[in-house]
Amino acid sequence: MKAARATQVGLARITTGVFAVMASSVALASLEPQRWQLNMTPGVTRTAENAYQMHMMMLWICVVIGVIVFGAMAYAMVKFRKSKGAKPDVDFTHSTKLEIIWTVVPIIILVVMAVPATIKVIEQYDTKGHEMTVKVTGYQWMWRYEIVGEDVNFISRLDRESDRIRQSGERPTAESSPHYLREVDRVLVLPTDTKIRFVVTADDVIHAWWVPALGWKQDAIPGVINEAWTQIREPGTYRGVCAELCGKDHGFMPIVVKAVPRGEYDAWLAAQKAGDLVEAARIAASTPATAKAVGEG
Ligand SMILES: [Cu+2]
Repeated sequence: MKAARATQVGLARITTGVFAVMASSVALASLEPQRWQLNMTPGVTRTAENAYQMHMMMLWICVVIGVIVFGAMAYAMVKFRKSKGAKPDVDFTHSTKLEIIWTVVPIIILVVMAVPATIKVIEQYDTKGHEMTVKVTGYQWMWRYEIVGEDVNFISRLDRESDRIRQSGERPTAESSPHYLREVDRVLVLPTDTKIRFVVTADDVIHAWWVPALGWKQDAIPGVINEAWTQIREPGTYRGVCAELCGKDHGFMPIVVKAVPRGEYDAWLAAQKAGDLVEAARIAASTPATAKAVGEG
């Protein structure tokens, strides 16, 4: 009795813990990675939402298949065990009917998954109707951003404070330096609700431009121009990193995208063009009026 109760209490604790983790990952659907975050970020763009939906669909299909397969296996092992007097059917060789079923059913499942996945991938690469273009160039170890046709072109690299800490041997904590190695000196400011085309390349070795909240990652390859697009829904600060091992300082070339409403973007663009870096930095650092508390960890 006692042992049974202890098991019950233990199970209850585990269940509570699992639900707590699930609840926290739902409640903290912010875009910075969370401790114990088990799921991918839903993101702030259509591409991110598509990826998230496909991921959830595939996950649940796998869960159902797993439950059926392992359930049948466990049932057979328990129900037909030797100690219960089960005897193997020595004459049985195969069942054509069963073999057809377990070939056709997976094919149907794969087609059911492939159709929406293909539609979403095609959409992800369709840059038609874009309203502006940003050229991204990867270097060892920084990024260059060019707002094409606007005469705005600048280098964005690891912020001085992160660089100082990393070279000083200090041990930063989440409290003392919340954005250690994830902050840049010059932020890429982009307008929300605008279809933005990206052309991504590199000037030395292969890098990859990746901001999880936007829902895609694009290789930056010397001599090759890759395309991508985004349309950010929520104003906020979205952080990313170089996602292709590109040399000794690969870990020190973060990406920061600040999405702001059109008016603020226009002001930033004007300040950039006028060479007023103080004003541009002020806009990049300000909290957009409509910003939600997302993207900040
Ligand atoms: Cu890189």
